[in-house]
Amino acid sequence: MSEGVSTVAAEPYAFTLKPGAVALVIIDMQRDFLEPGGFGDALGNDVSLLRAAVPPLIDVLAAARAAELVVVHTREGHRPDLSDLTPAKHARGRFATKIGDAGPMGRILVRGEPGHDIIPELAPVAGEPVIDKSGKGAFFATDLDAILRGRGITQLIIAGVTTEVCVNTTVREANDRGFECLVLSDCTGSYFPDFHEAGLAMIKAQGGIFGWVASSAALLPVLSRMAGDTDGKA
Ligand code: TIU
Repeated sequence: MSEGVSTVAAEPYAFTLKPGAVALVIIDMQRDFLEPGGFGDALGNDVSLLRAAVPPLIDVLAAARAAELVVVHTREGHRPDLSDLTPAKHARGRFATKIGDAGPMGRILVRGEPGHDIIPELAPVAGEPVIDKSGKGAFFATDLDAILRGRGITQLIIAGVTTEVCVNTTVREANDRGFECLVLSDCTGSYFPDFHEAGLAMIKAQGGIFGWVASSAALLPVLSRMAGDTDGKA
């Protein structure tokens, strides 16, 4: 691929994808966060606010698969016996419905329950690693770092929910581990629109202190050129 064709218009400045070294990491696009009756709802949130990220992310996922990027999905959740749930996380918020309690999509934020599943529109396919995590950051107590390094990945395109919680925590963890992160502004979302904006601003400020921010519209043509190269058609 010639120089320049893999460059994405981004903030604070352009981000050049390195073919073969890029992974798409989709954070926690689970029914528990996006549908009524799940964990996000139990925390008192309007879960419909996250839906806007789904259509653009469907397109990015398809384009990433066509370009043969490594695609990684994460899920936040806990073992059925809750042995990996810290007392601090369990108690936080003093809500009536807590992690592990029964809800309309099964037990809240518990692995194997319907609510823990990734929404069907973004379901993983064979060969795409799914990282189960008990914390907000995708590197905490997981094998994500080993999986990425084993595939020669140095750059992460990050999407998912929520912008200021699991997305930001994961970007900060990734940045400290030496990964370059490009966060997709329209493929992330928050229950708090102003936190979404602030979460993105914090990433790209100070010369990209944690990473870059771009729209899916800026990324998609680049992925499609990469797919063309993969097919030998470019
Ligand atoms: N509550 C909230 O905004 N988020 C989470 O609890 N987890 C994720 O962000 N995935």
